[in-house]
Amino acid sequence: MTREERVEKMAATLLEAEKRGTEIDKLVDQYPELDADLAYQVQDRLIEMKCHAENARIVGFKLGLTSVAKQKMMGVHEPTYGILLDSMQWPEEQPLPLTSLIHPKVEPEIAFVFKHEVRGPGISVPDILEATEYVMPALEIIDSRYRNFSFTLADVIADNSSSARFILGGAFFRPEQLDLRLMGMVFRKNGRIMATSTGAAVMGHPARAIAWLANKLGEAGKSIRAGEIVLSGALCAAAAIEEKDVFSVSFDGLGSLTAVFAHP
Ligand code: OOG
Ligand code: MG
Repeated sequence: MTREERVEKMAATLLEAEKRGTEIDKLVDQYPELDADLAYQVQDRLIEMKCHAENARIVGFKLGLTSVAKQKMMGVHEPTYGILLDSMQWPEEQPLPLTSLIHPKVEPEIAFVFKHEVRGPGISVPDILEATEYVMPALEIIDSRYRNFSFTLADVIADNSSSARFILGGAFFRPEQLDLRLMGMVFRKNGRIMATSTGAAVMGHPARAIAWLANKLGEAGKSIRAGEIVLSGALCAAAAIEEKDVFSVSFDGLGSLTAVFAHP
């Protein structure tokens, strides 16, 4: 098989798993040559296929594994990114059905929306803050296509960093109105506190994760474009979701956001 044929096969396997809602074995078991670079090619092809299948368009990016809490939880110690499509966005008010998902989890994040393009290399925290139109609370619903939510770095990259859905909050703030580093966060499941954290849990400053993305994209001649959304990565461990659960995140100065999951 040529490299292109393998990329095609891996992307099709992941898309099929998502469509059917069934777990698959890690791709590295069958393709030991899968490394991070090849995995980003698989991710790109998977996104092309999804855009075509769902008549969807790209609206931004998500960071993965940008906090120590998440890296420990998943046993992967480097950040990754994935691509967000409009078909993944869910409105806050509407109960989200779990029926098409495999083993979904939810995690609190900070969303950045860009007023102008950011292109690496050499991007740092002040560049990100200057280019950001506003920040808002976000909840990401992740759903690894791999058995038992277990994967290597390359596997999770190929799987678009486990992305499934995302919900954005109604409060918009300019980044200079907040101290994103010291901004406290409370994450609740059915009213009970699951975790507390601060912005600094994400690489010391959430904008540092976004700068990492801009620099990583820059290596491939890509950029974050005006109007795009970028999710920072979770500030704490993800929580498994069951039907009828209600999760919320509150940020100091940035308001809160609730995710309601549908009845069976
Ligand atoms: C990988 C995606 C991680 C985050 O916010 O850290 C992620 C996973 O844990 O399945 O989205
Ligand atoms: Mg996430």
